[in-house]
Amino acid sequence: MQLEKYKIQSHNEDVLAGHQRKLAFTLSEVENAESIIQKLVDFQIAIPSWALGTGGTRFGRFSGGGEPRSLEEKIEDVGLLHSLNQASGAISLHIPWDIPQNPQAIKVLAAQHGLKFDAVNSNTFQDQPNQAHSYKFGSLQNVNKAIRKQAIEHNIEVIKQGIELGSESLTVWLSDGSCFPGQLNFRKAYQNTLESLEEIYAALPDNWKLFLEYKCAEPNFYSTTVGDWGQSYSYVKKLGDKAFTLVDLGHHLPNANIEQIVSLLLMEGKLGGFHFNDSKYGDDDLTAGALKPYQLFLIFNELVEGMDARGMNHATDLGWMIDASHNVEDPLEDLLQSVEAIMTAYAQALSVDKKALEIAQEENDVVRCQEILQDAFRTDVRALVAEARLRAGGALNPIALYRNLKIRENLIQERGLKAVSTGL
Ligand code: LRH
Ligand code: MN
Repeated sequence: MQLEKYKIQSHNEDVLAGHQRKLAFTLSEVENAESIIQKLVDFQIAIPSWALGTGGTRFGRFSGGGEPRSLEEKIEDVGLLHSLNQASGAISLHIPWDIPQNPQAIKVLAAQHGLKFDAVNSNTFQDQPNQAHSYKFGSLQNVNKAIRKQAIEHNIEVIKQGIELGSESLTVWLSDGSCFPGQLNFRKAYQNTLESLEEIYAALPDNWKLFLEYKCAEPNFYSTTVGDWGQSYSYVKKLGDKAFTLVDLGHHLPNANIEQIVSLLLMEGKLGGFHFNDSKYGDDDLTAGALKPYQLFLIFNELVEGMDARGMNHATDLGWMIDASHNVEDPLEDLLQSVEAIMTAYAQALSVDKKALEIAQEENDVVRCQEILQDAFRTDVRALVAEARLRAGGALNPIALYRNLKIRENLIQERGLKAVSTGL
């Protein structure tokens, strides 16, 4: 389903006056508003191909209908998101959930929707039909060399598929670990995993990156072999300059200081990118910014500070991706909300008075430091995010337009209520 430009323009005309009033006030409030708007226009967030349908838990799955039934329909749905917010210009595929039967045709279709292919994701956490060996006791860590070999070959195959699509990075998340003390020799598991990753790393084209995603628990509940930022860092440091750590916000132990982890990985030049989402308890994969918007702001505050300190390009030097699962919300509305929350946190971080903060930090003026940060967090930058969309040809209010056009109803009409999308 392609969204005609004129429908976006007429929506914008209807709400333009209100937007311009808010924008005028925000421009008077935020000193570097113009440069913030430009940075927002350039900032693109990749949409996960596995989050376009209804997720579920072991207790149940309640489909909302109209889900994409193929990779082609997934690209159409991401294209729709991108035409609404002009900030979702890439899709991240998960293999084998989304194997492109005809990569060239898929590449052309994506280009027609203004989409690039971000990181491709391997999957050695599920057994595929007619797979020779099971990953029940892990993949790259497995005590059985033949199973490690199978997992290595899968990752190399995923790189090949990514190259055909124009992707330039591989994300490796390993569910490997153990459920009980004594089940696993940690030293051997680490060594097997490192040697296996070295073989995958050796298959990377020169311009590619490998993102190693860590996670504290699930599906293993005693140990995870890439269980935290430190373990991931120790692997990627040994692998080489093309290997980086990927931070999924939901993969931390309770109360972890994620913004400090981000600051350190950036300083070490080993931060590769993000899987944005939010959570209250475990890896809940909820809408970004829905539970802890201040933490999301603090993470972007460290990102802006750390990337500027290294002269990095905000839009292109890190992998910006969402990783969410939708149990009760319309997947497309949920993703629109996540992009909005991420753009808002980025804009707020860009509005921080960095000079004043530096002076206050040098003077150990703790209250002043907090006031400067909280002033930025409490600044309503939504008009700047909307203005960036408007200038890029998007809708001033994407969710309102999505609903006014009854897009979900049309998708259900076209695809039916029972359509099930591959993914989580
Ligand atoms: C693991 C994870 C990983 C993906 C999967 C879909 O929890 O975050 O990034 O492979 O979700
Ligand atoms: Mn993830």
